[in-house]
Amino acid sequence: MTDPVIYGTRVSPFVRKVEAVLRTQGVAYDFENINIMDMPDWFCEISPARRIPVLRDRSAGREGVPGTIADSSAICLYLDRKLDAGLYGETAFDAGRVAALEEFAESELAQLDLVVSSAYADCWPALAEHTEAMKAHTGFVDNLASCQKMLGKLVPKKVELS
Ligand SMILES: N[C@@H](CCC(=O)N[C@@H](CS)C(=O)NCC(=O)O)C(=O)O
Repeated sequence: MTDPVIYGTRVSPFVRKVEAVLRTQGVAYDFENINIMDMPDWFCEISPARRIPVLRDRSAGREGVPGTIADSSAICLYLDRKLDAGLYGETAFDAGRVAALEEFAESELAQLDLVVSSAYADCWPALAEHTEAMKAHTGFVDNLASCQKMLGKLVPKKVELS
């Protein structure tokens, strides 16, 4: 794979998931920042849902839609197949369980990011800005409330960031 490109911002847990896959597989990649508050037209063209991340595999296409995949789960599946990484286990059952965990992490645990970023708003302005932006999303308050309830049981009160 010619060095892939991730389009996104590093405060996004979905972007970091893709970075984690590339890093653990030892694949070098380029990173291009996208301002999610003002997405450029060329980015909207490759991200129909107007979300980050999008991956470009330059060996499949260097411009426009060809060579791009949107959505972190789709990207991770693609990377798994392309790199033969074995991320989804060996059996069909393993793959189903991994997909279920991934979905749970995205729909519920990703909100941890927002809980943590609210708590650290003073010392990390970029995260505070991100949190404010995400608050505009439909369902944010309901999701956050259910996550806080669950997280209250699962994680210690104070989360240390290093
Ligand atoms: N299901 C998507 C979710 C991605 C997502 O929600 N990204 C957020 C940033 S964390 C985003 O692009 N928000 C911009 C917007 O919705 O306008 C994935 O896994 O890639």
